[in-house]
Amino acid sequence: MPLRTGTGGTKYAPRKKEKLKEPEEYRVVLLNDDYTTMDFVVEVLVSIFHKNQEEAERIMLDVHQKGRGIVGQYTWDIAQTKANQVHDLARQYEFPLRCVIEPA
Ligand code: TYC
Repeated sequence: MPLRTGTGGTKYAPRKKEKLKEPEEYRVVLLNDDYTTMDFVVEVLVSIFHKNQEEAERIMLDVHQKGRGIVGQYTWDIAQTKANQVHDLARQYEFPLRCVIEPA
């Protein structure tokens, strides 16, 4: 890369290439399992992700049939907090329910 000329003719190297930014948003993806009850999953979707009953049932059935499904898209901190809340509540009720976070 050619050197740039500054004021007074000083030569200096070009500025370092801008660092690529991390994605701003992350998806919380709910995973299916054979043991968590459908009612509990719906309850999680209503209480943690603020879905209405109808939407929660639709997402739950979609995950049940397809193995996984997007629940929502958030900043990293919020996605992380929601995933922790899911895992804490599931542990409390002794269900193996899991979710993962993916860059959007
Ligand atoms: N597959 C579970 C059952 O048949 C229900 C379920 C749905 C579990 C979605 C997890 O993310 C899930 N009881």
